[in-house]
Amino acid sequence: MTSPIKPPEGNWWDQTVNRRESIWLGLGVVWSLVLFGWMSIWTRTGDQNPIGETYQVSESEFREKMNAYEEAAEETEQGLVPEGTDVYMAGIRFAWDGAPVVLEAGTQYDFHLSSYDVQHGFSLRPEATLSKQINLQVLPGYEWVVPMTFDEPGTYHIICNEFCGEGHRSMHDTIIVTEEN
Ligand SMILES: [Cu+2]
Repeated sequence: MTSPIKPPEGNWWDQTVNRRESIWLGLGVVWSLVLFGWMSIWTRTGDQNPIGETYQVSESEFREKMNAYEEAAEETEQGLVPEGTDVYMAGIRFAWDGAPVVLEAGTQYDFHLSSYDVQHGFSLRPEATLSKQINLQVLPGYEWVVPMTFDEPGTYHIICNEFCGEGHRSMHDTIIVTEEN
């Protein structure tokens, strides 16, 4: 069987590379090295880096903390109103324990994030602009304390953005942010 693709004529494999092509290849290599170096600078100084502290915690320990938090919080129709500025939230296939929660704009809260089973993605998006989002990862065995302040009142959607099983698509809840008092 003959190939429908015709080979180019002459000894195409043994020709010198055009000078311009060499220059572009060189620029490409230099640029990739710059970006590679920049990555290291960025992880040290970038504003987009995750903040807060992470602690090791067992599932049962976190459940205990969650129970104490939920008991102290006030239950309303819209959701839990935390007693102080600590907010506990845990992913479990396929729901968010601790949500929905009612918070106040302009107050800095400490979010304690964890998971009871597998790795989940904690994606937070304001309803008015769903494309605006922050994405965090929650891991079983770890409690990540992330300071968070909501500038604007409104509904914020919590969506799992890490595929965690069959019911992953339904892993959704809300944070209601009310006007500053
Ligand atoms: Cu998921």
